[in-house]
Amino acid sequence: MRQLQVAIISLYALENNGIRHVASSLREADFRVTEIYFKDWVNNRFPWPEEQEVQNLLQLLRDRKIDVVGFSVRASAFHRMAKYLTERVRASLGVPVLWGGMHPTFLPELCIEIADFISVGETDHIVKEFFVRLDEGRSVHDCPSFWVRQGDTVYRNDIATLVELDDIPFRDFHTREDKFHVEGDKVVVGDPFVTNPEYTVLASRGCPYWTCTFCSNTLTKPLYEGKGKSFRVRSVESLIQELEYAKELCTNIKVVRFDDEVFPIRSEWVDELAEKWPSRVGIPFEVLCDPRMVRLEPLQKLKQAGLRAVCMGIQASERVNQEFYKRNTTNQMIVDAQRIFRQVDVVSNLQIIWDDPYSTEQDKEDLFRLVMELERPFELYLFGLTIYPNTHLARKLLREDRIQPHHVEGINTHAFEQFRVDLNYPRPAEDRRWLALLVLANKAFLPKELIWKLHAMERFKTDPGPLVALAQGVNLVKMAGVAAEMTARGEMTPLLIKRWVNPESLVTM
Ligand code: B12
Repeated sequence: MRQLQVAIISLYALENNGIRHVASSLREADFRVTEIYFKDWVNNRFPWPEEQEVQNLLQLLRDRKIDVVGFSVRASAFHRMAKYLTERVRASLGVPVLWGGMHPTFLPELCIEIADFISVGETDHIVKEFFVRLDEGRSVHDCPSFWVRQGDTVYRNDIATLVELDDIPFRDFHTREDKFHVEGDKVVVGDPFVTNPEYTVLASRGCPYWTCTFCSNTLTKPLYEGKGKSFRVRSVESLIQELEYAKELCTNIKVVRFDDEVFPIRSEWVDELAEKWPSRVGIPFEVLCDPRMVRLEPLQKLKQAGLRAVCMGIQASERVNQEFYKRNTTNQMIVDAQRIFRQVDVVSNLQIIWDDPYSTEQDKEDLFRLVMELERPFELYLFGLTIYPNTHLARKLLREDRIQPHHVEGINTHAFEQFRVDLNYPRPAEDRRWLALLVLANKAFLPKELIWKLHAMERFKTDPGPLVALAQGVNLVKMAGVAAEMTARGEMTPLLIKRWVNPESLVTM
């Protein structure tokens, strides 16, 4: 066992893949790693930590005699909180602090002003090199993928070559004693996610489309240029073996959710998965897909293997998708994809991004008409546009003076407040009307004629209040239905209720 005592901390995410991958790699290199899950998220509200929680975190680090503290800063909205916790750790323990995750990848210059070290991009293998050097008292100044600050000097290193996904160790779900969940007045030992009914997994990293201007891939694709393929797919065998391993340890899995940007759909890959999944895993699963990839045959095969639901972004009107989001999708592709989902009989969760500065009233009308054209039933999830730093969209909006720097995540915390649209959030009357109409549009128990009548009523354009109240009521009925279905499937847990039932900001479904 190596001497250096390492702690890595997940902020408000019990499932955090990044932490678990880093911990697995370091354990492979003989490090004793303390994995800390610091609080969990509540939808549209990431409450600032209580002093008791900070004290418990610091005490835990002291008790474990930690030499280096790593924070996983996934989302830029955590910037201020990560800075605060870094300062508290330094003041209390006097140890160096390392930040890893997508936020330092997006904004390395800003983050290295605060942390002693940052990692940029994926670190699965190179993280071992970094900690081995620290453990052996060697210099880390030139360690690939890491930036090091010493006094006023910053050592910036190029990123390491990307590794094949099959060569990355599985996330560790077997260690119990070195994992802690800090929340409220409690510090609970053990992995907080092994009892979760939903098991999340990635079959790939990166995105084959990658041009959507709002997405992190517009940044990571050029970052990884010359370092290997940024879009990589795991072998089916590696995936199945991970699920076999996970099933032994996470004994309550009722559904597997693939979190890939888009689920791999190459035909031999799908054939192999469809053949192996039922007998070796046999758990229903859900995937994310893109309108450009939806085809009948692979979906039929996946359905036979256990595909239960698909998630697909509509995002905006055809014009906004093509001109501003650089998504080469058409309305026809979306209509066709939904028809295929109905034909295959999978639940379709369609997603829309609201609050963009480009959509005109005509775009909103077009989007509403598209949604009304879709074959029912389908679920509709409304998200508020969050502007992530350094994405193509952020740079364009700043250039065009449509936003100010404080509107960009990092200074802003939009992802904490309106990640999912809440109908009561203050928005212009016309937007409240559109959002209410969209919420009504996918409720299969409401006849479309009724929705068209509500759409035609002029008075809601200036006073959408009654329409919003109707949509809220209908939304609550829907929520109760979803909750009942999930309870019947054994998927409703106190954790899920805490995350999603937030009376201060009810999400739309
Ligand atoms: C899947 C996913 C989720 C899942 C997570 C599932 C899980 N089991 O972890 C869920 C749905 C829970 C989720 C939630 C959120 N997400 Co998310 N998510 C992703 C996605 C698509 C993949 C993340 C992933 O698992 N990657 C694979 C792992 C292995 O990579 P990784 O986490 O980056 O970790 C590697 C390195 O970063 C590094 N690393 C990470 N941590 C550390 C720590 C140390 C010490 C070191 C050395 C290295 C290191 O090493 C790891 C191994 O290579 C990314 C997009 C992307 N390309 O990253 C968005 C992404 C990270 N999410 C994003 C956001 C905004 C969020 C939310 C805030 C949304 C919300 N309001 O709910 C929350 C935040 C939750 C939280 N508290 O962190 C944004 C962040 C953008 C930004 N700059 O803010 C991204 C980039 C998507 C985007 N829109 O572009 N997310």
